[in-house]
Amino acid sequence: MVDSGSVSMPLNLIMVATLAGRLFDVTLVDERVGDPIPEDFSEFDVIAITSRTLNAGMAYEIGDRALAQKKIVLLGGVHPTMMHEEASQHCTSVVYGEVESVWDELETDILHDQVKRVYRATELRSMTSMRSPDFGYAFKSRNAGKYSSRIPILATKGCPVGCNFCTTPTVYGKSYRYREIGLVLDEMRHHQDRLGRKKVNFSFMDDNISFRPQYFTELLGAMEKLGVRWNANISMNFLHKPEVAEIAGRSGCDLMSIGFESLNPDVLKTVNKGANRLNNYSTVVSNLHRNGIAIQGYFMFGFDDDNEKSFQATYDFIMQNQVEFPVFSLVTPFPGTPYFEEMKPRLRHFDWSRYDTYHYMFEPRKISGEKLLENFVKLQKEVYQGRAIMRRMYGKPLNWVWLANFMMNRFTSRLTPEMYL
Ligand code: B12
Ligand code: SF4
Repeated sequence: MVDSGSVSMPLNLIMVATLAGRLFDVTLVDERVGDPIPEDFSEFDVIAITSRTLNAGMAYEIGDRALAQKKIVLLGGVHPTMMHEEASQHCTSVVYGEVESVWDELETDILHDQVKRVYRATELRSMTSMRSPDFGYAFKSRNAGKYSSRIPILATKGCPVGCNFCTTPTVYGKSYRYREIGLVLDEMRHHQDRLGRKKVNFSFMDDNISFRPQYFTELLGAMEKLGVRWNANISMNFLHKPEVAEIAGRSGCDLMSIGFESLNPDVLKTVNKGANRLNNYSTVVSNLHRNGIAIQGYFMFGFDDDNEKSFQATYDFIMQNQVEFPVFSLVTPFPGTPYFEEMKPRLRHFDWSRYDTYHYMFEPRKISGEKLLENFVKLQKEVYQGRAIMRRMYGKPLNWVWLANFMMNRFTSRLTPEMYL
C-alpha cells in the first residue's frame, strides 16, 4: 500500500517453521523482503508455501516447479484453504486451515513418505497448546532489516460473526478461541527480556480481538503493568464506551485499525456488520483520540448501494473527526466465500493477482464503474493533499503516522482511475 520499505514478520510461516523445526532443518524464504526463491530445490525434501488469493499464481508456479523436481509440496494459507481443489493441482498436499491442528499427522506422514492429498482437522486444538512462535527463523535472514520492529502476536483466533464476504468462518470455523492471558503476557515478557527494554511494540494479528469484551478488557488490564505498546485490528462493538478506550490507552495502545467500511446507511445494512452503528462513529473516534490512540480507518467503495454521496460523506467524516490514517479499498468478493458465489455472474475477471482490493471487480447498481473510480481516486487525493494532512493531523504527536501521511501524499498524487482496472 505504501512503499515504506518494511513488512511485518510472516507469523503464518513462522508458526509452520516453529513446529517443523523440532524435527527438520528449516529455511524460511520470504520473497517480500527480497529472499530469492530457489530454482533448484535439490537441497530440500519438502517445500511449504503459503498464499493469499493475490499471490496464488506465484505460489502455484513455485509448487509446479518443486513438483517437477519430485519434492513433497505443501500448500497452505487462506487461498489454498478456500480453493483446495484448485490448489491441489499444484502440490502434493493442501493443508486446510491452521497447521497446529493437523501437524502431528502431517509430520508422521512426511517421515513415512506417505502424505495425503488434504489435511483437514476434525477438531481445532485449544490455543493453550499453541507453541510460541520462534522468530529466530526471520531474524537470521540476511534481509531481516526489512522486517518491521512490531512483533506479531495472537491472543484469539476466529470470529463467530460469519459475514458472508469474509474468509475467516471457513478458515477457522465459527468458533472463537482464546489463549490464557498469562500465556500472552509470557510471550510479551520474553521479547522484553530478549530486547532488554520494556517498551516493545506488538501487533495483534487476531481476526476480532474484542469479540468477547470481558476477555479483552481483562487482557488489557493485565498488559497495563507491562509497559508495552500495541496495535490491533478491532471491530467497533463496544468502543463507544469511554472506559474501553481509557483502558486501551493505559495498556499502551497507540493505533487501532477499524473497519468503518462505509458512511452510507444503505450500504451498512447490506454489509451486515451489526457492530457498525453510524451514530457511534464520531464517539468511537473521539474516545480513542482522548486517550492518545491514532486511528487507521478502513473504508470500502463499490457496493451496489454506493453513489456519489458516499464519497462526500466519507470525506466529511474523515476531515471532521481527524482520522489519522484512512485506507480506501474496492469491494472484492474473495473466492470460496458465499459473497463470491453470489457475485460470480457479475465479476469482471478471475485473475487472482488482481484480487487485492485495489481492482475494480463489478459494476455497482447505482453508480457507473467510470464514476466510481473517478470518485475513488479523487477522494484519496483530497484526503492526502498537504493541506488536508495538516488539518487532520493538527495537534497530533510527531511520530511515524505523520511520515505515513506524507508517503501517502506521494503515493496518491500518482493515482489514476485506469490503475484500478
Ligand atoms: C493481520 C492481517 C493482515 C496484516 C498482515 C500481517 C502479515 N504479516 O501478513 C496486514 C494489515 C498488513 C494485512 C494486509 C492485507 N490483508 Co490481511 N489479514 C490479516 C488477518 C486478520 C490475520 C492474518 C494472520 O497473520 N493470522 C495469524 C496467522 C498465524 O494465521 P494464518 O495466517 O491463518 O496462518 C495459519 C494457517 O492459515 C496455516 N497456514 C498458513 N500458511 C500456511 C502454509 C503452509 C505450508 C501450512 C502447512 C499451513 C499454513 O497455518 C498458520 C498458522 O496457524 C487475516 C485474516 C485471517 N484470519 O487470515 C487477514 C487477511 C489474510 N487479509 C486479507 C487481505 C485482503 C489483505 C489486504 C489485501 C488488505 C488491503 N486492502 O490492504 C492486505 C494484503 C497484504 C499482502 N500484500 O499480502 C484477506 C485475504 C483474503 C484472501 N482470500 O486473500 C484476509 C483473509 C482477511 C479476510 N477476512 O478477508 N493483513
Ligand atoms: S466480523 Fe470481521 S472477522 Fe468476523 S466474520 Fe465479519 S468480517 Fe470476518
